[in-house]
Amino acid sequence: MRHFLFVTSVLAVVVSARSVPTRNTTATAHSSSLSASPSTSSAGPPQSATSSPAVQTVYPQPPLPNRWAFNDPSIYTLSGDFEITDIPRTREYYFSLDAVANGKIVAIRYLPDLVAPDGYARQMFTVNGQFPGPLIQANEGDRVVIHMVNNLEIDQTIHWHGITQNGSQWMDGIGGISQCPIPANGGTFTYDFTISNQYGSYWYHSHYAATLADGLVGGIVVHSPSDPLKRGVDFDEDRILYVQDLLHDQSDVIVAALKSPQGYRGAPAAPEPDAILINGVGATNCTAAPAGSNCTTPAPPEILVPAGKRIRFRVLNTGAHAMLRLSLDKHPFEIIEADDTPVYGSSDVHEAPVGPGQRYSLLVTTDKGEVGDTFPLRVTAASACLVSAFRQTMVAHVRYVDDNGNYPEYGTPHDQPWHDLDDPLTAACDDLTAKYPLAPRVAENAPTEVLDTHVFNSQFGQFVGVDGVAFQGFGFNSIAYQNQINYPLLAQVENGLSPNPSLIASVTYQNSGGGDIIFNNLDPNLPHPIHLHGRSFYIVARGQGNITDLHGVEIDTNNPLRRDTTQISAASYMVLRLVTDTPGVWPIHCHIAWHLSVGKLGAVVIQPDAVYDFEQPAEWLGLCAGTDPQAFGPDKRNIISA
Ligand SMILES: [Cu+2]
Repeated sequence: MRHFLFVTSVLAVVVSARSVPTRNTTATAHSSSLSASPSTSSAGPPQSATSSPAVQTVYPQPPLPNRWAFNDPSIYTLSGDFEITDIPRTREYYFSLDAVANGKIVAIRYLPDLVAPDGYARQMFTVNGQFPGPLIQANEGDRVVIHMVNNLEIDQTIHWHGITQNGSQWMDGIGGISQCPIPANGGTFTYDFTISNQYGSYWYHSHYAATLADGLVGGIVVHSPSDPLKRGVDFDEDRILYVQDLLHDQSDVIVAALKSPQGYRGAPAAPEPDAILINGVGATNCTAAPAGSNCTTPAPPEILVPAGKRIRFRVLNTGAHAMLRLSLDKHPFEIIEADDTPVYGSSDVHEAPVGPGQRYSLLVTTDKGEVGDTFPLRVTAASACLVSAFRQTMVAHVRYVDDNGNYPEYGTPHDQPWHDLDDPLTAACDDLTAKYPLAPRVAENAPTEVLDTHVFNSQFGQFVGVDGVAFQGFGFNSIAYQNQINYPLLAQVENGLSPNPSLIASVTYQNSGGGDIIFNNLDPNLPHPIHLHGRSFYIVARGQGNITDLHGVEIDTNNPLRRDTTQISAASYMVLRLVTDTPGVWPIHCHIAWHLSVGKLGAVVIQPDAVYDFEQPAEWLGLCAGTDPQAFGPDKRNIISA
């Protein structure tokens, strides 16, 4: 309970009604100058902050192992009390980024007693001491203000995955593209943006180096009266289900090894996960851990759900690498949302593959047993997609409870996996939609005319870094991205420059209208989850092989699925049709952190003429002040050894 009080005092939510969401534009300076003085804003909550948590806990989960970072169950359960309205408000959050070991916030590494999501002790990076981080909830039209203090010993940025940031690209949170990093050891920054013309399931994560793999992840849910999926009509309970892989090493150790001639664990390829986590808890095999390891496998997590209800699980794959295959014994899934798009889809899905960065809302009806009964939720690594011969499944127990959250001491454990689950060692690594087509509930046709068509060819290969050192990585159009960390691409374009073609592959859409990205995955064996910032895309065509234009390609503009992250199969192409109405310099990249870290990112420049007119706040400019614009990053962590 002490922890709970501690966290709620940090995670104070201030909600103030306003008739119109307005940006604070009083402290702006034109971005052609990057020499504004550093920020002096405070990261502490104001005295007027309330002490109520962001959401109420309806069905609390059992306590997690006490060697764990504090894990507030309110991050999984959305209260029915949240007022869904079109009257915009400002919602303020206070995020403290910290390294956590043994429940204590620490600032140095290599403590003797560490936290252990899957039983194996390691240090995690957290938001407000929590992993996964606090849930952000807002209504469409709200202004969201996140006051960030970075207490880590490594610089940071946080990205709001799926939020379009139309007119506020500088709040997108990508170090070296949309901002300079928030300095380590106490640096502060205020993310401030208005969520417009969108609603659904999103998430946030570090977009600095690969440190999302160290724990800096959390959920975002945007409600709206316009959302066709309504609580009480389409579902009764609203839950977040975090799934992800985990490695036991810190991400910077892994990336450094991947870039070395020896590779990581003896190979240049992205590593297999050490564990799969469900709501932040995994189960590593401690008998296989190295001698002397600090390892105790936690009890499997339980997820309490009321019996006789329709439960909406908003599945977020917050992992660094593995596509995960979800199934719940005896319970078919109905797919009702893909990323943030409400959809009609099959109601008899036995296994749902979810790629990193993707979201699906899975509807489950809890009428397959009695109060107290348990059913295994199986989350299996899609081994074939990892080019791995290992089987890894994490199980959580979904337990039926009554409407008050109670259940008898003994219930029946139902342990009966679906008979038709694919073998993860051989199952195709296709997007879920390859097997289960999904149709948006709010119909929208893609543009039938496009102003520009650009091609990204993506391929594994050998590259040479700006330091002259060769490495194995991934290129877009034969260019592996290298990050001018203190001179964001956005600022470069504002200053009239084009992205340097020796550092990043980029394409430009000058005007607002329809635009196509032909994305060719030339890797013969590797699928990739591809994410575009700034705008959902319509998937108007896909197929095997690769294409250079749309000649002979069948294009479907009739209410195609629109989303922001899609799995592209090996040796395949997709045609992503855009509406180029969000000015900015937007990354398109692989959401496998280990691929992104070795170059798999390109830039989509939209309406550069409008970008010239951007005006960032002084605090944004201050992040770049005094830094070396010629430096390449991300910076290495200032490791303090034991
Ligand atoms: Cu990839």
